[in-house]
Amino acid sequence: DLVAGGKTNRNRANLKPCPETPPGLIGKITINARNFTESVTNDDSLRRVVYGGRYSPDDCVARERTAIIIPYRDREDHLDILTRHLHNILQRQQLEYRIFVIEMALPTQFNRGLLANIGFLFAKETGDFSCFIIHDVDALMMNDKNLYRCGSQPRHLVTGSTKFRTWNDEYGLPYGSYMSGVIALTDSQFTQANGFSNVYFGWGGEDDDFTNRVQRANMKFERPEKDIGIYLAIPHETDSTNPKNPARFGILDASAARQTIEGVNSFYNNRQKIKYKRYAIEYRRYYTWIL
Ligand code: UDH
Ligand code: NGS
Repeated sequence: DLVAGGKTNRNRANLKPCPETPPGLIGKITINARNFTESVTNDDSLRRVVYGGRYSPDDCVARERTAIIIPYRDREDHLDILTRHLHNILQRQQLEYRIFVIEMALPTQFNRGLLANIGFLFAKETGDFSCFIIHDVDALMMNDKNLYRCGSQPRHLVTGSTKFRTWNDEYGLPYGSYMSGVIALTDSQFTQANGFSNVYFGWGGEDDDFTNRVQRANMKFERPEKDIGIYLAIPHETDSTNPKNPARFGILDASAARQTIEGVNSFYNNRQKIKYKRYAIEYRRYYTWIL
């Protein structure tokens, strides 16, 4: 299991659970605006990552086994920044975790919801995760007390982002029910909502649709405290294969009728389960990559 990241802890049975509050946290992090690296970088944390982007603490048993799922295409610079950032911080948070990058093959238009669903299914096949985090590639957490754990309700880990800066708030949100960027759900929460809709090709709407799904499944998103869930959004231009989807408002209007038939469990034509083709998988140095 060398490639897939073996190296299990010796004498695990004798280890105690990690403390509820990880001892090494700093709080608000300063991120260098030129190269987007954290001021408190720790090269050791990168050396401790097992191929495929895996880690588990040596000296205690993590309270959460977190799968980080990044819907992705053609943002190599962001991916490099984010994965280093996460390894550094998630180790301070004493999590057992693994980073999955789910890339959509060309020439199909980008579809963030579909990639999130595939990532969820793939992660479940791969390991015994207690928490699934759908993570934008351009979102850098700015407070390491923002623990990448799940809760009794689905969690929106973003309380504000530099992307939504206003005249009186450096870290804003565009509207109250906005729920994008970084979210954390357990297997059962994600499954109850039937995951994301798969039919939003191009930019916009899939996140609002997911908010509705969560509500219809009688759950609601919770956020951490305002000063904890702050993010730096790496600025970028519009992606050429992710144009605004002009049909998104109509699709969103019909969202309720589709919830039980298409999502992470999708049944079309004679209740055949939805299919996708996996072209490639690589256990890269800092993450597992699936095309
Ligand atoms: N994503 C990719 N590649 C793409 C499109 C999207 O990796 O080509 C992923 C990535 O994880 C990203 C997420 O999908 O963080 C959300 O897409 P986005 O970052 O494009 O969404 P956002 O709302 O940007 O941030 C919309 C374009 C804004 C252009 C502003 C020009 N100044
Ligand atoms: C809404 C979009 C969401 C999007 C949000 C923030 O209008 O998908 O804006 O966009 N919903 C629809 O289009 C139905 S942002 O300011 O990040 O570009 O996430």
